[in-house]
Amino acid sequence: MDNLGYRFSFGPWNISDGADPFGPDVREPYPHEAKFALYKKLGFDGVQFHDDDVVPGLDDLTPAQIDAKTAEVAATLANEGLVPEFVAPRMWFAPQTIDGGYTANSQEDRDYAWQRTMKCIDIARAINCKAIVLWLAREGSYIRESKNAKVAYDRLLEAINRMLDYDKEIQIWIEPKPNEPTDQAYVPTIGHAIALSYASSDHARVKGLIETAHAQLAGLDASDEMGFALAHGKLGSVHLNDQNGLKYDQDKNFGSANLRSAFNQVRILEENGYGRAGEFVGLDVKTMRTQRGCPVTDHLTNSRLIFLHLVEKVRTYDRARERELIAARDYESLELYVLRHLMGVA
Ligand code: XLS
Ligand code: MG
Repeated sequence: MDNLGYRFSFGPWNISDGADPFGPDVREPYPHEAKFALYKKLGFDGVQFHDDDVVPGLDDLTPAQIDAKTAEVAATLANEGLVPEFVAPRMWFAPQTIDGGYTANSQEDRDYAWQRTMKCIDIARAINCKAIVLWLAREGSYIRESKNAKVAYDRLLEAINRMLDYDKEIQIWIEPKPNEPTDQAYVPTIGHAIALSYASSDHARVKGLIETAHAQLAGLDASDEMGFALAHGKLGSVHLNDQNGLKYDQDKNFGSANLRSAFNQVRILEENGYGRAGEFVGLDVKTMRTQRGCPVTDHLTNSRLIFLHLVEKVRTYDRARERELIAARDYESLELYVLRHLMGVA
């Protein structure tokens, strides 16, 4: 299906072999490098990266080895006609990040976090990517008494300012999430992210990335969260997916748990010209463990398709009727119209 003016992205981690905390892989491993050749065929133009998706094992490599690997990935992207959307420092695997990165209690661990961040920015620049995503995985606490939230927020702001200073062109997109893997994460909502942005030394370069499921885990409406970021000109990207209630982070297919909420997310993006300045529609979806095959990609193409169908639903939404019902304050009829429109009832 035609892209309807949008560009789509996903990260290589979205094609997985099926392991979860309760069991091992259920599919043959699909080579990381082979994933790049899939993007265009599936209707995607953008690649979301963690720093070690670009340079696997980067903590153990020399600067020259890192340079060689980034050059290779840059060439692959160029050959495949793909755009790197962002690079995110993976600050949650290494032993130094067990208690967080920028907010770790140990100075040595915080030093590691900064070294790793500089490497991540260098990698991004080397593949011609100007956005760094901060998903602040372990920046939070398992028990509140283990950290001081005021100190932690000071440290986060300091890290952001250092990044802005280290590279005068990069943008930082903060991806809020309220919990998992920590019990309580710092920067749980887009409001927190945007407050940090305004407090930073160059707020025009600090934006947010909103993931549907993360907003829902915070008990918030994802489309309103997007509206908040858009109102501040600070929606760097989105990670569309879905979530069935307050559970672990499910990364279900876009629209699969709440189609009406998905419609409202597409509506706010479409009505505010999201994507016209080159922003990507990012998907962060996980296939079901039951799915057979290798590689499994239906969850990606299906989520993209649902997005596009919803764009059509937004474009065919009867605006005159909407205005009339709003003017009459007849929200009962407006709701019925929305539901019938989504169901395809004339
Ligand atoms: C995890 C996040 C992660 C980020 C990228 O919950 O969604 O996948 O998007 O680090
Ligand atoms: Mg995400």
